[in-house]
Amino acid sequence: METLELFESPPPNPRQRLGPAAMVLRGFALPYVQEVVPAIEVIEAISPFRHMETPGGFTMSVTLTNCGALGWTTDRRGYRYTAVDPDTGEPWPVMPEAFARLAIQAAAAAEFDDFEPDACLVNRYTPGARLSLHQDKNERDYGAPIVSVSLGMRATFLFGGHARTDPTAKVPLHHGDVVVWGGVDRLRYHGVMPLKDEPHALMGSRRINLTFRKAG
Ligand code: MD6
Ligand code: FE
Repeated sequence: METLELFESPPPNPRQRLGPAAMVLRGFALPYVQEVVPAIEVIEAISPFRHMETPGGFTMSVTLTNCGALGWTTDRRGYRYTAVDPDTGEPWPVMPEAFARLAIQAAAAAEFDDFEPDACLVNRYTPGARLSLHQDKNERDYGAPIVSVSLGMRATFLFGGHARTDPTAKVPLHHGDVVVWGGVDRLRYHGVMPLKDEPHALMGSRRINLTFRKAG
């Protein structure tokens, strides 16, 4: 009886504010997991996860793929969005309907109405993988928010300010959490600390991050 009540009560802090137009939606993606995880397998069968090289000549520790009309890529020439997967020469896989629904609903829950994502970057982290502090600046206009969905192993998300040297908040992100940032917070620096190896019950020793954007 007591267990059931605990299970049914909402999480203690479902919305955590990170800024005037930035928040964490705890567990928001959990109802979508059953549809989203198999859809990732379909995507990677068409456009496999791969390491990419940064303009500075470093190989990224995360492996990535994309779905949607546009996909985020990087090589020695720079960061950009492309309609075609450079590895396969084919368009990126179509964005699954459940992905779009999740992104649009999460944006709305964070008070961004009418989000129309055309790009979904899928990052795969294994233990030790990280993402250094950066701004998302390759999108055509900054009017739309960024919606970032965490699945699998937990990670520590770094959310900074508008200068690289500004202090960063350390935000633990668990399976099912969604971070949304836009408006005055759209260009804030962010990153992910190196992952510890704490295997997740469903996903094992990996973390998947889905980043939805309106890029074009
Ligand atoms: C994450 N990714 O993987 C967040 N931004 O948890 C990003 O913030 C990101 O992977 C711009 C370009 C590539 C990325
Ligand atoms: Fe980013």
